[in-house]
Amino acid sequence: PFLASLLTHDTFIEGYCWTTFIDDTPELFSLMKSQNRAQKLLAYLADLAVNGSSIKGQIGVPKFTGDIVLPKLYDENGKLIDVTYPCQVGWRNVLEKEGSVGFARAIRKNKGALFMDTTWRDAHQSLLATRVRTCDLVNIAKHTSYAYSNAYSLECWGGATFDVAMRFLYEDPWDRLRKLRKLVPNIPFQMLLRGANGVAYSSLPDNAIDHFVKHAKINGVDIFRVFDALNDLDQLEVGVKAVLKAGGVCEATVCYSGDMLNPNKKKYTLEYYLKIVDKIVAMGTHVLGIKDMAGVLKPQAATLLIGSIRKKYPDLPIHVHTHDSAGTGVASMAACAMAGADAVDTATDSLSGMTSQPSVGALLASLDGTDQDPKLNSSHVRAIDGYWAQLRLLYSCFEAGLTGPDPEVYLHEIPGGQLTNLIFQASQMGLGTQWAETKKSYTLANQLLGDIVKVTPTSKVVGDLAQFMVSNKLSYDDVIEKAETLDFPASILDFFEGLMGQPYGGFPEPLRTKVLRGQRQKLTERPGKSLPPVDLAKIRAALESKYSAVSECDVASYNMYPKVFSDYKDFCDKYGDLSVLPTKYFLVSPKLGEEFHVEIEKGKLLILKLLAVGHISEQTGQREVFFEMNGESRTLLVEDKH
Ligand code: 3PY
Ligand code: ZN
Repeated sequence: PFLASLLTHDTFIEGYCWTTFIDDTPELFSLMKSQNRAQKLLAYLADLAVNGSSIKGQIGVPKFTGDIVLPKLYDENGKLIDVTYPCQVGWRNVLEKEGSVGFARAIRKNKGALFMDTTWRDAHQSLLATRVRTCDLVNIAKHTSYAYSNAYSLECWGGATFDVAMRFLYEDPWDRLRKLRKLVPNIPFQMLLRGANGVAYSSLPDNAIDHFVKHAKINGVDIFRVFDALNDLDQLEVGVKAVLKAGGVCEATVCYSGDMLNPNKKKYTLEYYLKIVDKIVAMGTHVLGIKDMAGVLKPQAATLLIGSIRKKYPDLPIHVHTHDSAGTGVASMAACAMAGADAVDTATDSLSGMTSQPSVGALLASLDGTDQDPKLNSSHVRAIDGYWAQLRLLYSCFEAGLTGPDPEVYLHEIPGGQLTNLIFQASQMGLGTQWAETKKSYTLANQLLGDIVKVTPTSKVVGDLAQFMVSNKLSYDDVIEKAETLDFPASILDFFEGLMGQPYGGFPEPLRTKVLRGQRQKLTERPGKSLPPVDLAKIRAALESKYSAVSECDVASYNMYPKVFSDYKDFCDKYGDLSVLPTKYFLVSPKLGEEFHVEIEKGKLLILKLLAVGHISEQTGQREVFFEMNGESRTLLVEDKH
């Protein structure tokens, strides 16, 4: 490419070439860099043309591949709002001026319930397998800064997005955060942190959590919702301390499980929750989070729980999260607002409902005329949804095939995100009846494990045991009787060892002993206590020996997901930065002869056309793929993996 840059440079062509021409003409190198990028991009497109999409979980093609239309927002005088620059008005200004404590105080003092919009994180995690790409968030970001300017926060990071960004989207999650931050300076950004697990699935050394949170804060996260999947307060505290140290707003969270209204369910009672709240408050959290990850907090229970906490802690800001799996999310969030919650979670209408959060439009209507009005401009919110309606169809190849609310969630308590995954897996295997069986087994598996709180990563333990029971045709009694001889999935051994923390009420015995068979230890304290700290400098040095321009964010990514990070870097080496490629061409190859444009960097536009895909070579198993790029033809050889 360098030679090509040189030979095609105007000065060189015109013959005015001097001995230091190469040194004096740095654009040759940037030209080389962009040609290199273009070549890598073509390699991806050629592979897509021959082998189809490699994005795991993609079924078929998007339902909509037209041009995405951006919304127009008008002010109260009917004048078009200029979104060249983002909105500057919002709760983040309060945070910047008053700090975390002042922000929490102002939120509590605010009249009315505020909304957190989950569209950029939990909504697509719960409906579209977390597959929404950065470019599609970036395109709507400035509009969102206006439409949601009075929102409590935008949830845009953490949870599964971190892993999926690298693993399936070949994107750097940190880059997403920084890009969005620039475009939305006015609304607090919120992330989901799995306590001592960070954004991974098991405990990390404490200093890795501190390091991760510090850089999340530096790169743009304001509010950290911290939870532990077993409500293990020692595990939770690791995340809380990290957030407080980093100067973030801490939203330490209690996970809601069971049914407080049912007198026969004696484990997760109002007293249980109030005791946890006391301890969370004592940790010094700025905001209390209530996380109803399965959507089992019925409206009456919501009134009782929020009302009781409000009575005990009149000054404590409360933020409630739910999923609409049973269809009661709107009613429950309205009940929370009326009982004294300061913020509740909603998602844009087109990405709401069922396993996602309740619809923003429905909740706005439900609170209309009450003193809980969240003061969002509903016509702006509707306009933004017009964008997401198109995106839902663009990402339709990641739909799980949900057909309606599932009131059985009150029995099986499967968290929203996992419910979608399990339905997807069952439908992929064509297992209509097996799905009903999986749900039943999930309930039994939960009982076998001691009726635990179920959310990432403990929900996976219950799901794995349920699937293990279905595929091996094991009843509840079979598991207990044959436990010493069964070859359990690793997650079950990890759980019983104590690698996910200590469950409330202890581990079920004798099952724990039978499953571990003396081959694993029985931890009685949080695992991080006995993990040696990570040597951050050593990791950085090791990464620097392999990759160029290593950052502290890379070190943090590596700590969370060593293999996923390395695979992602190898992928980038081969195909470059694909974030520039519009989603429709990321997922599906263009039609032959269709012209399309990709801006690989500011001002560097590639005009591309796929011309033909050649026959497979008997000798090499490869095909030639012909492109036109900015008027010149290019040919690439691609291995046919079919
Ligand atoms: C996550 O941990 O990713 C969750 O969304 C849990 O609810
Ligand atoms: Zn959730």
